[in-house]
Parts: sequence; C-alpha cells; structure tokens
Amino acid sequence: MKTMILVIGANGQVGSVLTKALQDKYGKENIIASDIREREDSEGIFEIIDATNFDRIKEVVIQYKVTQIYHLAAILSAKGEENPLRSWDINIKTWLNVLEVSRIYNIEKVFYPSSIAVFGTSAQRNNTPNDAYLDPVTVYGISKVDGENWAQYYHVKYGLDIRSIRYPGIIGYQSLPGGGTTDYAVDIYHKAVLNETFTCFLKEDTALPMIFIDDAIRATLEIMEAPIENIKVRTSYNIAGSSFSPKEIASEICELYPDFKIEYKPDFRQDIAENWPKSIDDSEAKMDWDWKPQYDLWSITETMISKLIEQYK
Ligand code: AKB
Repeated sequence: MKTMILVIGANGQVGSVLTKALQDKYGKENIIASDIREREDSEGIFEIIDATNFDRIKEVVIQYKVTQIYHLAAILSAKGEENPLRSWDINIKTWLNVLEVSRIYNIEKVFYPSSIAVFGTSAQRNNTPNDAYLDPVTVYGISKVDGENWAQYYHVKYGLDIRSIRYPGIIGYQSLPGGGTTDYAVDIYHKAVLNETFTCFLKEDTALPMIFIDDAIRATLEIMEAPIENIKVRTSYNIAGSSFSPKEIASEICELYPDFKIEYKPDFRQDIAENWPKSIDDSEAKMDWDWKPQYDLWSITETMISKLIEQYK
C-alpha cells in the first residue's frame, strides 16, 4: 500500500522540522501536516485538526487513506503546570483518539514522542536506565508515562505497531520551543547572537540531557524504519545526545562571543529540572536499532550560532 503519513502537531518545534524531513523522504504529496491552525510558511498538504476531536482525525485518515501517524501534539512540562487538569486532558485525550483511530483503520505504524520527564524522584540521576522506576513530578511527565503504557497496551492487545522515543531537551534553530523546562538551552543562543544578556531560569550547575534537532529527527526516522523485530521496547526508548549545564553552554558561547553575559534567576522550573536525570543510558536504543548521536555541546553551539546569525541577518 502507498505510504501516506499524517503528522499531528506539525507546527511545533519537532513537528515543523520532522514534516520537512518526511516530505524530503517520501515526497510532499504523501505527507499531511496538521495542527490547530495553519502556519503561514507551511508547504504541501495541510489540514486543520484539533486532535481532541476524534471525528476530525478519522475524517482526515479516511480522506487521504493514511497509513502512518506521527502524534506530536502535547503541552510540555512547565506550561503543563499552569493548568494540570487541562494539560492532562489534552495530552491523554489526543493520544487515545490517535490510538483508537489507528486501531479501527489499521494504521501500519504510529510514532509517539515520550520524554525524559517520565523520570522522577526514584530514578538514579546519572546514566538513568531505560527501565528505571517512573514516578514523575509534573503532569506532563505523568501523561507521558501513561501514554507509554497505553502504547504498550495497544501493541500487546491489538498488535498496533507503535514506536516511541523519550526525547531529551531538544535544541534547534528552526523554531522556538514553547513551555518546556529545557527551553532555556534554545533561548540562550538567540540572546548570544542578539548580543543581549541572558537571564536563566535554572541554576548554573543544573545539568540536563539535551539533543540537537538533527539527531532527534534522525532518531525518529531511524526507529520508524527499523525492522519490526528489532523493536523490543514497546513503552519507549531512552536516547541520549549530550548532557550539560547552563554554565557549560555559556562557557562554550564565550568562545565565540567573549562578552556574552548570563545571569541566574531560578524559578519553579528549577524544581522540575532537579527531579529529572542529569544524563541518560541509551544502550537499549543503541543495541536494538543502532542509535548513535552525532552532535556534542561544541558542535551544537557552532551550528546554532551560525544558523541563527543567518536568520537574524
Ligand atoms: C520539556 O522541557 O518539557 C521538554 C521535554 C524534556 O520533554 N523539552
């Protein structure tokens, strides 16, 4: 059957870059980007979908004879704490709608993004293993643990081929993330290029797992292309890029911008970060589908700065 891919949440930090990567790989005519509103610069097929509406997802799946769904819509960790019940409702309802549509219309493959936010107070914080005990401290984290378990349930009970990655904080230049705890690691580069002082909402030595957008997108495409027998974890796979603190990013930025200034004003996001891993053990992803990151802190910094200089010209 012809591959037709529906991307839900195509306007977000991952969705926008992933949609382009899928268009390059499968052809623009085979990718349906969707979100609650259309982006001015969107190219190719676009459909408005509010993923809390089951019938709307169903309509698009039938209209385009969709064979794969990437479900990227979610409210992230920091934003989610503003209205926990609403965040829960959106994160879980949209996912259950996607799972049900996929079951009923025999979708071949589904992608579900999980997060390092699934880990909480009980997991070891250095080199956190894939199968650590999960007791998250944010509503976003709770919804991702739940989402992973629903993925496994639909796989075991209905044979749905759902593949999932626990993304670290994603650093990219194409769009600004919204509402995450790791977002400072994107904003900091914008401030550096604009020659502005950066006020960081985390303490200087708060290390978190991060990944460059190119690695995150490549990991997503690779797990989705891996032979089915290689996918042994049906909740979600840890993947690691590189781990670092605000102070470490600032010191790399100073190599390129010696006058760069950072000040620290930790807020409620510090508590979230303190319950997340400092670094991640991704040996299962490496073993099962050959995952390998390519970017370290220095290559992320060089690429972010040169791309942002272009953008701000
Ligand atoms: C967030 O900070 O909430 C996200 C994530 C780690 O999933 N970037």
